[in-house]
Amino acid sequence: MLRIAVVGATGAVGRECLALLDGGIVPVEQLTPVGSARSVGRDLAAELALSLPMTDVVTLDDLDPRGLDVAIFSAGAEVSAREAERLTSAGVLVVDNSSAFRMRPDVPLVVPQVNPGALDDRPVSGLVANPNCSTIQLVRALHPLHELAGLESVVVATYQAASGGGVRGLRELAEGSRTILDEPRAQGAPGGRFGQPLPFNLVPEIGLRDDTGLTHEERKLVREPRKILGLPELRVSATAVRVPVFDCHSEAVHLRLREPVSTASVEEILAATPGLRAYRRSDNPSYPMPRTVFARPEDRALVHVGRIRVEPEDDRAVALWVVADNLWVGAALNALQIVELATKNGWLG
Ligand code: A2P
Ligand code: 11C
Repeated sequence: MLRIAVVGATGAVGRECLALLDGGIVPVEQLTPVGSARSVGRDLAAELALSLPMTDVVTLDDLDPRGLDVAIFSAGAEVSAREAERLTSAGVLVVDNSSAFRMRPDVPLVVPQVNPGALDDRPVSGLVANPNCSTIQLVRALHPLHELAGLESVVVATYQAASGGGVRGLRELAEGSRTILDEPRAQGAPGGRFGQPLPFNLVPEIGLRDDTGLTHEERKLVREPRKILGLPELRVSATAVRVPVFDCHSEAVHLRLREPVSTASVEEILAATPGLRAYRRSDNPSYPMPRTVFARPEDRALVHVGRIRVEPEDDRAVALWVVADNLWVGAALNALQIVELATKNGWLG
């Protein structure tokens, strides 16, 4: 039985953590939801109809690390960078959903279905990093193909949902969409959670751009798969785009393998991979879409791969369409599967 704090419990990812914990993914002795000062005293058990043993919302200042086994941080990189190590130095394992620690050599970056060995021992840093949402679904589709025929390079274009921008991002998409339905030619003004108006639009810039022209989101897509897959030389070219979809990130992935493959062999290995659903042309639906994936809890927990094809003129080139719930597979579920694996490995709780 674990004593768990969820930091950012009122946010888009935090709430999903609470729902998954309520569903029993790991046994909870006591849950402490943590938010900013404006949420203190909120009764999330009542608001979200949860039956977990839990307190009302507290701030980080009022969180006593001595009563905790694990803290899941989903309150953004600034909060993690400032507060996480206060907890780890008191012996708490921190599973961090932000980008604050991912590339640190003493912090394992873990997708349990891909690199579970990274959690064989408790990290001395007391930190485990949860990868970026768009990275997780990408590496879960790439990993079986790397095992099949060796991965050489990847080109990915993402279609990322508003929920990646948290509660505020979801609200801005809903409110802005209503405005435009009333006045279809309204332009909206730059700014807000996505930098540009998102409703009925496409925004090819997620996070700040660096000197090379890559955005922060694209840098994560380049660097994180290398660390998770243990392929430091892997070439990844990424374009990350925010789309006016509420939930589930989609990715058009083009990859090159070291050995030739057939469409049948790619379909077969993807279909045999736990946690992954492969769609064939004869299936109905014959490809995943954000709204169909989000519709059922069992689908929200899987990575969906469709439009599977080997290029007719290059039998080492494979194309895929990958859809997953960024709040579950890309964040809350992966974080809790890390906790589950650490518990199974005997060094937590
Ligand atoms: P709060 O709602 O109390 O401000 P999202 O990812 O949906 O944008 O949510 C961000 C989450 O991070 C919210 O739960 C928010 O809590 C939380 N948060 C923001 N700042 C802090 C802070 N200083 N301490 C703890 N939680 C914070
Ligand atoms: C988005 N991927 O969709 C981001 C959200 O590094 O964990 C998660 C940011 C991160 O905007």
